[in-house]
Amino acid sequence: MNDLISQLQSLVGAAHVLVGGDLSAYELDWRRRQHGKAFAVVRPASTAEVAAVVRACAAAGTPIVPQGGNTGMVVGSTPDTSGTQVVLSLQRMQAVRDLDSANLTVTVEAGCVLQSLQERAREAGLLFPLSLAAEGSCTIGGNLATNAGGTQVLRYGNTRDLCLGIEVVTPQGETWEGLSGLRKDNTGYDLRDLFIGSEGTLGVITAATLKLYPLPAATLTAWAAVPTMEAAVQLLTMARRKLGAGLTGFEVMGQFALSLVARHYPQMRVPFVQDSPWCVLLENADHESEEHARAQFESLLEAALEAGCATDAVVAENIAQARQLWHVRESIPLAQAEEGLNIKHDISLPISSIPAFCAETDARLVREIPGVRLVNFGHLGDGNLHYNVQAPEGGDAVAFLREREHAVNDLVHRQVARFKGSISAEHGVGSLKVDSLPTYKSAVALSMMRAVKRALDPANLMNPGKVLRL
Ligand code: FAD
Ligand code: 2HG
Ligand code: ZN
Repeated sequence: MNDLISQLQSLVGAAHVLVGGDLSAYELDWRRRQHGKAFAVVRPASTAEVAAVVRACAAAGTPIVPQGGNTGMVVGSTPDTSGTQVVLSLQRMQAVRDLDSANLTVTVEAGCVLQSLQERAREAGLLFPLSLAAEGSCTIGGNLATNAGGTQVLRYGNTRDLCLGIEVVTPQGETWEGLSGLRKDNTGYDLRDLFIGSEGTLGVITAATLKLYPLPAATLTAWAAVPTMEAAVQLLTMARRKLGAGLTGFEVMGQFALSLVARHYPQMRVPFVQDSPWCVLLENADHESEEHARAQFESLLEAALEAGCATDAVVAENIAQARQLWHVRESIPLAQAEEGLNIKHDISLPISSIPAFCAETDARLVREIPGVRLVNFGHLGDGNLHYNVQAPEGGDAVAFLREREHAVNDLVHRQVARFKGSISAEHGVGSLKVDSLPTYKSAVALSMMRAVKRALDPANLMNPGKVLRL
């Protein structure tokens, strides 16, 4: 084993092979659900170095856990507790290799932080639309490996829809240079799409060619109080009709989720939190002008108030106000973490079924766990709810998870299946849902997934124990 350490040191430099000391930034997941133990953390600086590291690990039979910003929600990017897995961090590979304004593409290395890419695109007068609260630290490689969603999916799609080509180091240490900027290419199986969403289990993504868009002339944000989840769905239908492709964001937030933001960040103003069981945040991006966008928004909100699907609404006056509203929404996961360990369900459902799903599932949880607190929010425009469960007020969160997590997951996942939904809309399977997947995925689909995994990674060295058990 020490041979491997010295080999890795000679490949990437001793300063970039971390062993011993405090490695919790790499070993502990963002939600603090599991503190793993790495054999070493290796930080290569180029695709060639990644390939050499993978070859050395493959020869030694040492498993690899690819890692970007370590902001994942399902314990997918950290090692297990065995002390035998190498964490391969892409954080030193941050270069923007090429930006082609005419082709509307950018080619970027996997460790590039999402926010840096958004800024780079904006400097070129263009938009990279992927947006999520972790954008200050998550990486493009991690976004691709989890097929991240975020707050602009209803207009621009998931990360998969934003990707035209990728570069991958295979589990054998070969490099596939698939950095195509083509929008059409029907030359056989889509290997790119196999790696997107594979959560580090099929290879290491080292770079990608991504789509850019023209910047809208104006982007406006509104916040509405809505009386029920049915009303929120009705407002979504109206917004789609009235704003068309201009509707770029539609987020729903339950009163308890917002009250956690108000509790943990008292300096933040949370509109309508006292008065309304639900709030909705809407975004309208317009290619004509700010006046046009505002007039559209005002007409939508007036119609919504008249129809009773909103009880109050405001349109942000300027960019600073819009940012504040987004900041409130994006602070929910952090406020929830401040409140204590919790159970997360990142689910998708047909939008039409969401009100009935919530009514039934809320009632069952409240009946079975007196005092349980439901932190319900998410990307309603995509049919994606973060249907999270927090221990009763003042309860011991560790004991709550130990005693209740399995039963709560079971109840919620069965309800999701009953309403024909998915148990993971955006965060993925990782290790937290690996044992639930076989119950909710068809046997045929699972067997094809295993066949793919065995074909590409026969030695099971790429992020073993995540997504699938072999
Ligand atoms: P990591 O956490 O490091 O890794 C995630 C997975 O990808 C792991 O399985 C890892 O092995 C694999 N991986 C990472 N890099 C590579 C690579 N280069 N090659 C191969 N495999 C790799 N997610 C959403 O979808 N939508 C949201 O709105 C959203 N909001 C969030 C808000 C907060 C506050 C936080 C903390 C997280 C949020 N997430 C969200 C989850 C997370 O940010 C995303 O999953 C993100 O895409 C992970 O990127 P990362 O670089 O941190 O990846
Ligand atoms: C979000 O939409 C993220 O903010 C995190 O996907 C969701 O904390 C969560 O459950
Ligand atoms: Zn989300």
